Amino acid sequence: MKELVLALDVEDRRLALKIAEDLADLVDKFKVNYPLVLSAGVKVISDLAEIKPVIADLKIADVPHISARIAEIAFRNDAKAAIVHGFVGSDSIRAVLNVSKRYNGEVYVVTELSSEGGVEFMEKFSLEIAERARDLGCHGLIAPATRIEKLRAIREIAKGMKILCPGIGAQGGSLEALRFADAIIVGRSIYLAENPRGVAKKLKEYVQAYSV
Ligand code: BMP
Repeated sequence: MKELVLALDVEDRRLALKIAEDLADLVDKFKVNYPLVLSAGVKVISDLAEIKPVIADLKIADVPHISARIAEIAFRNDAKAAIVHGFVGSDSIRAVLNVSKRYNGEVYVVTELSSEGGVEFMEKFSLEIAERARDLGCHGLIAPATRIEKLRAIREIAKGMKILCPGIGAQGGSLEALRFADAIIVGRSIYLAENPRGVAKKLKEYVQAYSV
């Protein structure tokens, strides 16, 4: 079954929890990023994890011992998964993986950003990054809904790994990404909508339709 992941990129803890509770029956996981963690504190991960599994999108990109410590903090606060940048290389990815194992957690690796800037540098290496993440035993990849052909190529490399796909809606990517992705990550199109439940419900229906 494919999944709908809500990117909870608000800054207020109470608002984040309210949105999470309102949409809990329609989304499969929450993804938290710096805007929320830096404003509300890392404990917000544990609070949200009581509602649904949380992916800590700290896009870890540092030397191994610091990457490991960042991952440790995320997992210790009940994150189910951590996201690490792929361009950092094997040693830092491995360091995060080692921490994840102690918590039975998952590690997702960013291949190339869905934004325009993702083409400038990351695009040249994203297929290699996908291969490396696969060979290191990572659980999944983050790949762009905004570049379907690249997503298709990453799918071929990913084999059994999960692909989580951001960029739908506000960034111009389409739901066609669901042909290759295991999950879509959607933020603004839901939490800024006049009727977030209505949008989430429609997206969930698409996700389910692509799952059969
Ligand atoms: P939105 O649907 O509002 O554009 O949000 C997308 C979310 O996915 C943000 O949290 C962003 O950090 C994340 N993301 C992305 O947009 N592109 C990527 O390549 C990787 C991401 O993690």
